[in-house]
Amino acid sequence: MEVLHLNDIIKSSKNILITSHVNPDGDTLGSMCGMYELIKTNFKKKSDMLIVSKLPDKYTFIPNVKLAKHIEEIDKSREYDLVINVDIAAIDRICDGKILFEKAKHTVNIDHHKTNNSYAELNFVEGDASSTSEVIYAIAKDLNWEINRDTAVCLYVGILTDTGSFRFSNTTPRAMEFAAEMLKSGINPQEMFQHCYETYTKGMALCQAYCVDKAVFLDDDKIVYTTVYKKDMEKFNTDEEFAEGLTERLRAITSTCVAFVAKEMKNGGCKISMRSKSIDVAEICGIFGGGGHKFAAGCTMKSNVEESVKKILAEIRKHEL
Ligand SMILES: [Mn+2]
Repeated sequence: MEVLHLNDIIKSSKNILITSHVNPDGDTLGSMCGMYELIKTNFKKKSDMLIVSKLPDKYTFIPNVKLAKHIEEIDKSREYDLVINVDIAAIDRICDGKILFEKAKHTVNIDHHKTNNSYAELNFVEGDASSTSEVIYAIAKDLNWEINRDTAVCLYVGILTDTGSFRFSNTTPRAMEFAAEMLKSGINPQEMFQHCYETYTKGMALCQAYCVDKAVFLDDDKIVYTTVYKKDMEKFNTDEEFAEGLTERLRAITSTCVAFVAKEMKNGGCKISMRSKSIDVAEICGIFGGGGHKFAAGCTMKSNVEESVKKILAEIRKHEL
């Protein structure tokens, strides 16, 4: 059994690295810290954790997340016995962490993205799972690992955030069963919700309202998109964190079939975040080197915001809405 193999590899590894993806979300951070705690509790081993971009302020409450090292703080010539990637659909999502992954004696890939091509030595890829945190919880249960409160907090955050508070189509019975078990172990759902969602500053809320206000509605309002420029964030004195939930807000409009947000990047390129109620947006983002899930996906484009919007619209319009 694959889980027993995982158990053996962890047991035999002296130094372990757990990696999270670029622009970390609640699931990759919850999965990373959950795995850290599981290994600490069940094997009495402290792993290294890797972060490759800024840790969002609101996730600093996740147990042990502050122990994670930024990529600059890790010796890239280091050969780990084991590197565990969590929520990493494709290897370039860990940026320079790739160097450490490629050098490692053993590699494990735990994920729930359908586009994940099982690139590691040992792969736990469950495309129907709500979150990587759900996959990790299932592994821990299968192996009868002890799941303490800190682990439960971490993995609850992953399930909560990746299901959009148990609202998205990936809210499986198993995800809710696991969450229910976590609540029984003493997790406070309101506290978790406040940490993950009630964290907007005034500037963030106003910037989001501004971006909704300038949204463009096309094709009988079935397509809606908005743009985010550096100057917008400067005007409202906020960083990119304000945009979380923005694409979902546009999808929430009754007429919407597809919604996307086109965000200007520092290097002049554009980051696209797409949500859909019908067509497969992972496929569209895949055309531009991105990916994700059927109804929630993203990609990064080299072209500027205006050009990127044109390209995305052309792809959307190849589908019947
Ligand atoms: Mn995820």
